[in-house]
Amino acid sequence: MKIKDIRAIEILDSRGIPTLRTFIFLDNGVITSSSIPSGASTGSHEALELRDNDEKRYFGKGVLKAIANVNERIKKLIVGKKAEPEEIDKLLIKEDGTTDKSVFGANAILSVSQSLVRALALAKKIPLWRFINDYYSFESFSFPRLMVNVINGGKHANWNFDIQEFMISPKTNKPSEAVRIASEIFHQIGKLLKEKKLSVLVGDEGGFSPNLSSNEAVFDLILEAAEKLGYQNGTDFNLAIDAAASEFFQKERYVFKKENRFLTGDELIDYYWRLKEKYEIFSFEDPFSESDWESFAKFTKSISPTLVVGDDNYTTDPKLIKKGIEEKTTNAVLIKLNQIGTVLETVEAVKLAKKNNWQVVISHRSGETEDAFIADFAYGVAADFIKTGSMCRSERLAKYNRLIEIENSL
Ligand code: 2PG
Ligand code: MG
Repeated sequence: MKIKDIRAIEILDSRGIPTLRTFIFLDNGVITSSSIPSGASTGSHEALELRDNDEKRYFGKGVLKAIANVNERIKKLIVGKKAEPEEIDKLLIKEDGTTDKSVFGANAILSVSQSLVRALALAKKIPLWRFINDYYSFESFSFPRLMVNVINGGKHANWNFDIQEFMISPKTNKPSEAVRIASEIFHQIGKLLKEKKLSVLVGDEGGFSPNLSSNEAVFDLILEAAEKLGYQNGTDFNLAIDAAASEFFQKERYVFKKENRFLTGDELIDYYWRLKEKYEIFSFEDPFSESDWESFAKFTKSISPTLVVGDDNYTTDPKLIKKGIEEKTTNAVLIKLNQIGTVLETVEAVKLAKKNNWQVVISHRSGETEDAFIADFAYGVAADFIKTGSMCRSERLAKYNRLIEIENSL
């Protein structure tokens, strides 16, 4: 089986910003494609998302350069080659030659990498998750628990809250059940907001973003909604956050604008501990800035087995994850394919975390497309969790619906 052709086109993501969709054609007639998401609260070590910076188009956000890289340079490299994802990823990494994939662009490379994996699954007439599981030799496959972002803050909602994501995680691995619980709580929150005459407009990831006075007020609202439905915090679901703290770290202080507080790392640890005790938070993602590994390690030591998830500090880079394992920086990792730029390196990151008994959370980006690749990926690698937004907006639901589809296909 050989690669016959590839072709990238410029499409728009869920924020209406350009991204790539890359089609791949195999010599046995298989044609498929994959689309690439884009982050807003990005880590500084993420692989480079190549944009045109041509202010005359899409305010500089066009991706025609990345598309030209696929349609010309990458095409020349891989057309006629065996359709072997691992070999192709290695070739692309080598030919790009940079650590941040800035020659071809990580968006260009990943679009080819993901499409090829999907093409192989189609060629073998097996589901994508099974191909991923077999091809990359994962011991098992299983459904992840969901982390559903019901209230959006930070950069994803014009800084209505300092904490970026307030999530609920239903305590079941059955996708259809988890989706039902999360959806009911989400809609009950909406009802309460209407009753309180507060806004029900949603942020980038589909969570509400009402005008509430503090982070605590958000948790109170979520718990009020859940209780109305008879769901118990800790029994039926857990609460989780992504603080995305790099975004509010200024001059060595963590700045809670809404509450007019300027905290040191130690003071922020105390703050999180109070949240944990009051609301039983079970997972803290990016509680500190990506540079503040010291506070991360202190917090992890004191609060484990509560999850401390590293996102911006690791950027799905096996080298940084290894450092985190050695320094006991966190006990879990967030995995985003476009932070590193190939399926192969993402698999390596997942395996490294699993081998060291870290929890693995597969994640979407705040700018998404209708591509549900991560749902199959999460199931195929037996990830512990998937976080892919709220219970509305099709670019988020595409992933949850795909998990339900897999559940019903077994
Ligand atoms: C995060 C992500 C996804 P973004 O911080 O975890 O929720 O946001 O894609 O903007 O980096
Ligand atoms: Mg994050």
